Amino acid sequence: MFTKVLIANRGEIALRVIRACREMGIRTVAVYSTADKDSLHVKFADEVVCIGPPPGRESYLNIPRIISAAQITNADAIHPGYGFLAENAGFAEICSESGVTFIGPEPGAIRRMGDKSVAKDTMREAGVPVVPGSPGTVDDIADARRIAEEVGYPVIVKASAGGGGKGMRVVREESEIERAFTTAQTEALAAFGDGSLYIEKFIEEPRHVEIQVMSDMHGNHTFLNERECSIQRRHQKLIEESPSPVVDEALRMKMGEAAMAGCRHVNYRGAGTMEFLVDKHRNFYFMEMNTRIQVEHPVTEESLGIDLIKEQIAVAAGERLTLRQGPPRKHAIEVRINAEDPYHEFRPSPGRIATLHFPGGHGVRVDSHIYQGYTVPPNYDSLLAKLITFGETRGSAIAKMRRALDELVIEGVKTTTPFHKMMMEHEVFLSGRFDTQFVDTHNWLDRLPKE
Ligand code: MV4
Repeated sequence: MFTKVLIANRGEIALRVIRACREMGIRTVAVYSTADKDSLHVKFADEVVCIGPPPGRESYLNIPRIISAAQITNADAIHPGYGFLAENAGFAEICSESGVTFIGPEPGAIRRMGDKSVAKDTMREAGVPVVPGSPGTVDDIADARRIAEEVGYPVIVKASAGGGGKGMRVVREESEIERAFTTAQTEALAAFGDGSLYIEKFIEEPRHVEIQVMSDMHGNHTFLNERECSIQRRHQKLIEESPSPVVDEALRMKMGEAAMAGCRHVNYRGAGTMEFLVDKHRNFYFMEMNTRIQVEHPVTEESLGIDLIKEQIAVAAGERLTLRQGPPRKHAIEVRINAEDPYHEFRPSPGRIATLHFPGGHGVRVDSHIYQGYTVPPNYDSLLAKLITFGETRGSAIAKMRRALDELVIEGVKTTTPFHKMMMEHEVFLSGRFDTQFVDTHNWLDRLPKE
């Protein structure tokens, strides 16, 4: 096992990894930017290294500085968390060239899954259901026109280098295809430096359901059920749960088998997530694979009573998988408490946390790096805390979430708490019958508690 792990991240996920390492008897190194000098991840690590000023490219994205920090402190592995360098194949490569284990998949797997069009073709080869559309990329407008005609309108044009909705255009009829192709290409080139596009049949009002997978380096693969992530705003997830209200045991096994076939095909190792779209008829289609641990991993942990971070570290050290697929034991829900104002289009609200009280009690978990008196810097994402509740049924998890949200006190910055209080009473959320369009198309603003 590793003796010392450097965490190349910040915020709650850095703390989450430090906690897992502590329990495993592994020493920890935190790296931090000057904006994070008072952060909890810096206080809780065994050793700390300041790696630069606040901008990402001068600190958490700066590969030479992070590798140097690992070498100076004699760390034998680096945990990248999520975001920043977590899905940077070049970084994974440099880690291994520097004699440091990257806690994640091999660079080749990261690279193949990073190109969404290549990932889709790879999964199709593995026998995983994918959305009908162009094999490979679409080279020009004539090609786009032909493929769109073949799959039938509506179609969606996507950036190969994309993900998270950038460089994406829905096309309802032939007259719109030329413009959509051109604007998506320009947007993709500007955002990713890669203008390649692919085309798919547009699935109306889909749900976003993802499968957690885990593989070791001995060819063993497992899946740890699904997470329902359809409650999103502009491609930012707000609420996640496991199990999904629409996935029964038969569908779970079908999606899980498909996900594992995909992992086997690319000889995957480590933790990963296969994202699927699920349509009204409960057909499922592979969309993307994330080759990292995700923000919402705690709902899987609390539904199954497992520790994904410890398993991720153990398999990176060469140990065999210990986790096994099994039916959900509990229903778990996570809400993201962000420093954003839901009354004003979720605009960021950094600042000093004047008062803080976290909920506790039976069936409640809080993953957070904030404390009373802490100042939320304006430089990074706005996630303050993940509030997770879990119970025997979806209803009891929701009852616990309402109770936990009522106990939560955060003063000094605006948060997404009122949005979550509203959602926990919303008949559409309670029914479990919602899709990825719900938050963006419903007028829920009037239902927020009075400011
Ligand atoms: C789709 C789709 C419908 N049909 N693909 C959005 C982000 C990117 N990861 C893929 N996305 C979508 N792809 C086809 N063929 C609808 C979406 C989509 C979506 C997907 C997951 C979660 C939220 C979403 C919100 C809007 C659109």
